[in-house]
Formats: sequence, C-alpha cells, structure tokens
Amino acid sequence: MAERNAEDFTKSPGWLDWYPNPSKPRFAVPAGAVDAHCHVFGPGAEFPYAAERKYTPCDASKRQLYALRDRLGFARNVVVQATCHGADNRAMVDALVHSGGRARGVATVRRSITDKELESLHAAGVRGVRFNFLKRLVDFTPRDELMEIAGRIAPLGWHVVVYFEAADLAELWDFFTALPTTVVVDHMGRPDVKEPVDGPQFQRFVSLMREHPNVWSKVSCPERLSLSGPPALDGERNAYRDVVPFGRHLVETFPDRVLWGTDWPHPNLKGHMPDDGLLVDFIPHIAVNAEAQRRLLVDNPMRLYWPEET
Ligand code: 0GY
Repeated sequence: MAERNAEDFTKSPGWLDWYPNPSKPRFAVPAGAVDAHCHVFGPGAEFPYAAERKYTPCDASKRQLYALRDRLGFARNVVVQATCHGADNRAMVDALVHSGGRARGVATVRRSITDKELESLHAAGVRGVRFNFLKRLVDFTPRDELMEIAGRIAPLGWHVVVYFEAADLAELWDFFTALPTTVVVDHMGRPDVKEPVDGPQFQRFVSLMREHPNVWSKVSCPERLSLSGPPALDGERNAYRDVVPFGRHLVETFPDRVLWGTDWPHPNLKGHMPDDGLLVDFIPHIAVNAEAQRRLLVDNPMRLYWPEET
C-alpha cells in the first residue's frame, strides 16, 4: 500500500459522509438521555488527523454533533476518541469543553502520558480510555503497556472501553478479566448476527458479562452489524431487525450494565449511511418498556460518566 501523506486530508476512497438531514425519531427518548458513543472528526484544518491513522474521514465537528443531539432529543454525549486522531485528544477535548458540561469523553493515551496530562484530561471531562484491538484500525500495542495504562487511570475512577472482533474474544479474555476497572465493550463485541443468540460465539460474550460484573456493553451499532440492513423505502421504521435479538438479550439480562450510542458520524461504513433518526427508533425494539429505556439511556450512562450527579 502507498505511504499515506500525513498532510493530505483527502477522504479515504469510498468514504461515506454522515447523513445530512436525519428524520425526527418517532421514539421520544426519556428526559436526560445520553448518547454514550459518538465521535468528532477534526475539522482537519483545525485538528489535523494523526499521521498513523488508517483512514481519513470527512470532517464532523462538535457543532454538528451537538445539532444532532438536539435534533434526536438527547441531553448529553459521550465523545469517544476516534482512531483517525491517534492519541492526540485535542478535537475530543475541545468538544467536551465547549459542551456546557453536557459531554464527557473517552481518550486514547500512550504509556508516555504524564500524571499532569491525565489530570488535565480529567478536568476537561474525560472518564475513560479506549483500547482498540481491530487490526484494520490500529497498530498493535503490547498488552503490558495497556495494563500499565489501566493501572494508572484506575485511581482516577476512569474505566476502560474495549473494541474487538467476536472471533478474538477467546484470546483476549484473560487480558480483559485482569483489568482493574469497569470494562465497557463496544458494539456488543461485534457478534456475527448470522449466528444464533444462543450459539457459542455470542454466548461466550454473555458469559464474560455474567462471570464478570465489572463488564458492561454498548448495545450499539445495529447498522454496522446488520446483514438485513435498513428498511425498504416504504415508510417502515423497523430497521436492522436481525440485530434486535442480540441487543434485547443483553438489555434484558444485564439491565444495569448496558449503554446506547449513535456512533455518529459512523466511520468506515460500507454500503449505506444510516439515518440517525431510524437508529433512535431501533431503541424500543431492544429496550421494550419505559424502565428498561430509562436505565439504558439515563441511569446507566449517568452512573458511569456523571456519578457526582446520581
Ligand atoms: C466505531 C467503529 C469504528 C471506528 C472507530 O475509532 C475509530 O476509528 O471506532 C469502526 O471502523 O468499526 O465505534 O466508531
């Protein structure tokens, strides 16, 4: 592959931009709802993308993110550092400090980070670090380095967010279960939704959560996991239905350890870009009553990201 020019912010070939005019969801999220997984990208002219990035995205600014928040009816965001910014957290931190206290963040840090830098991330609203194990997104980081970082952020009350492919869980199990913090898994551990919910692959993930009460899951990204895809353009809003049994199983089995997020601006999607309004209408299919919805969208994220208010 050709060496990427670090200064060239031309979008990666085939890059899909975020959906410009999301529909108004039919599902009204409860008051105080948190979008607990979303990103900002640049803008590249202000916050350059990292030299080591594996993709160059479209710009997706804090202003655009907060407009989406308001359009969908959410009160708060958790802004997760995207790999295109490497361990340069400035765009994410800038989004937090301009949120009026309505956003908290998850950073990417290296072993070289100083205590002072960690404290300043904390002051900006960072409450976790993300360890990414997807080879298409990041270069390998030795486990001892990650464990060292986890040991340093634990006293701050932060947690670790992990992103991995379902096929890699067996190999990562011992590392995950040795982490000294709450561990939040992105996108249900990326199950293959062709497999049954009670099949070995997803049940391995369910066992991880059952045996380890410090493990939480984001029941997010149906648009990334779905094979059936969005609905036909017939006005029906019951999208991504093949993902429903997986999300619903986790929401019902672990009601106080699930989070939900849009994943806006949806990096690296192939095929289609979701209407974020439709994604919100997915929620009542996996959290089927008001209590489950309140826990998923308000109580759980508030406990993790704004514990001082709960
Ligand atoms: C997601 C998923 C992806 C990308 C990233 O930080 C990232 O680049 O998280 C992906 O490509 O699956 O959660 O945004």
